[in-house]
Amino acid sequence: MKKTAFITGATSGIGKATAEIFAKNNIRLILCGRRAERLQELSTKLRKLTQVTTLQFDVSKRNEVEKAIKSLPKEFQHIDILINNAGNAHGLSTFQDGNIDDWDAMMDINVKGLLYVSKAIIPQMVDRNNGFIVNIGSIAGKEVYPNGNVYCASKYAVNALNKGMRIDLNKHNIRVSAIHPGAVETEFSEVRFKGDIQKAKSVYTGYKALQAEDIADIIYFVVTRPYHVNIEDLVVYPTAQASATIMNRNS
Ligand code: NDP
Ligand code: 8X3
Repeated sequence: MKKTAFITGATSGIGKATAEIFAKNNIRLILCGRRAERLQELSTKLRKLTQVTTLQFDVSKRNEVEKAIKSLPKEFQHIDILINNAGNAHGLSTFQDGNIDDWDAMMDINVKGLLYVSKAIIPQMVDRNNGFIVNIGSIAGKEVYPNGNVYCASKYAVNALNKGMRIDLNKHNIRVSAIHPGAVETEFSEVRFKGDIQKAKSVYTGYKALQAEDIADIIYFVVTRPYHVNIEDLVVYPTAQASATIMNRNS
């Protein structure tokens, strides 16, 4: 039977690439993000392959999340797969120099946003005793690196929430998986460095970073295992990267 996937952060990077591979494989799509024009553009493209609807909302605004999900057209209300992907790093500085607005943004989007969306969708999965949730964490949720402080904390929280969901949803046959990527070349660093394109580019120079499609392939693999198979946790690096801080830039 055709499945429906709800993807947060579908306007760019990993979320967008996931939408593309899901569409090619005939999964019905609910594409979410704040940038309406990009949602429209992607939905026009993917409608040639599958049914698509879009929801424009900010995951960190609880009322917007609830209102948007309640507004789904009937044929998109049964959600089989939730991809909790929306998120970003805001800034990269020592704890003592950290910007509190950046801290708020990371905790509000990466942690509370994931909670709001999950709370709005999981009850229907519990009622049906079926569903799949993929949480996009990060190696920043496995290892704290210099200046990563609050972003790392937000991704450690995603790691903990993934484990918590697995425990609490286990008796409802809901599969829960986390994917923790290393460096993926997306708009991530542009956001982290507040539009400083040169600085953002420098994050990915001297080696071949992961591409959004690499992670999307893995997400598709995870959600298409036979029903009795559930991958809990995957850490994925570019070959040039050995840990959060060790990168072979001459590769
Ligand atoms: P991008 O910046 O390319 O994409 C981020 C996506 O999140 C966009 O679609 C953006 O949509 C959405 N988003 C951000 N803030 C909000 C918000 N407040 N409300 C709704 N949507 C929001 O980055 P990536 O694709 O790389 O990031 C996707 C996920 O992968 C994130 O959780 C990130 O932490 C994680 N990750 C990324 C890595 C990397 O190296 N790139 C490595 C490890 C993990 P819009 O602006 O339209 O709202
Ligand atoms: C994104 C990867 O190393 O910039 O989560 O934190 S990193």
